[in-house]
Amino acid sequence: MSHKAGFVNIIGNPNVGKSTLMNAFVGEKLSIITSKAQTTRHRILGIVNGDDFQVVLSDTPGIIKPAYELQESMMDFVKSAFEDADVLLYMVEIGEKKLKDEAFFNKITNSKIPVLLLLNKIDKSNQEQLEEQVQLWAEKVPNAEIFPISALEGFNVKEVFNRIIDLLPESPPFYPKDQLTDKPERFFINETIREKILLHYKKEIPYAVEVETEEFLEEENIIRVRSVIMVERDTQKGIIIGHKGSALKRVGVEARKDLETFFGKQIHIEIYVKVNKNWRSNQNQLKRFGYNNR
Ligand SMILES: Nc1nc2c(ncn2[C@@H]2O[C@H](COP(=O)(O)OP(=O)(O)OP(=O)(O)O)[C@@H](O)[C@H]2O)c(=O)[nH]1
Ligand SMILES: [Mg+2]
Repeated sequence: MSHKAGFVNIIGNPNVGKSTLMNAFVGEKLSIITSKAQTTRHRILGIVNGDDFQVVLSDTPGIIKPAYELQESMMDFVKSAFEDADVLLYMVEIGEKKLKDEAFFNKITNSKIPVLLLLNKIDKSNQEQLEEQVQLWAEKVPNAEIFPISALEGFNVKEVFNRIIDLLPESPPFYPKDQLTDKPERFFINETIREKILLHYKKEIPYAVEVETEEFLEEENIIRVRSVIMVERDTQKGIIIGHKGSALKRVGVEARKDLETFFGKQIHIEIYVKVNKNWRSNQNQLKRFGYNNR
């Protein structure tokens, strides 16, 4: 029996729905999703396995003009996603006009590999707007096949997946067939906590936060976790903790609920907050948090 496998990498502007789509394909919440830009900071693999195929999806950070070291390294993840792709999924959302980085855009329009342009969030548009947008993108990216989709509502997601399978090369699988992702358990704990911070704190707070899980102890009926939320300044520490610890408590309660669903086990979670001055611009710190792979 022939077998197909390959790398299918999702790229596009921040907040267009890349992570929503990857989770829809995989059927698990591997990537966190919020309405804020720059929710995803890493390249995260989501593997979909069938008897005769393995689709290795990559969710990537939204494309931005980097302003500090962390963002530079986020854009390195995007670059790496161009290098090993067998199929590129370029996602745009209804109403969007251009990619925030011209060099990346040129890479897409000059791509030698197949590009599927996914026009997302069509649940928010009408027929007239949809036709106008399809026309616009057909002119801008003539080498792409265009699929209007709704990642949130699942519209056309199956059709895109079938097209991906068509385009994949014949190859043995790259990962064991029971593997879902390349990231360790601790990563999902960090990300779930960060999602709650993106949801509940304003302005610069979520962007100044990094989460590190120092302890992950799996017992028969329970997983015991200790994580630290790192911020850049003392004032931010106070805001994260909140009045009598109420804000931090909410983060812990909500993260625990999600993680119990994700791991299918009871979770005991202890979270504390620490100041780590300017970690976003510090090469060594970034390396420690899994960013700087240069
Ligand atoms: N209406 C609608 N909203 C969507 C759709 N897909 C995603 N969203 C919403 O768009 C927002 C961003 O979704 P994400 O999946 O986090 O977007 P992303 O491209 O991964 O964002 P970054 O990681 O920040 O680059 C969330 O509020 C989603 O619920 C869709 O098809 N329709
Ligand atoms: Mg994302």
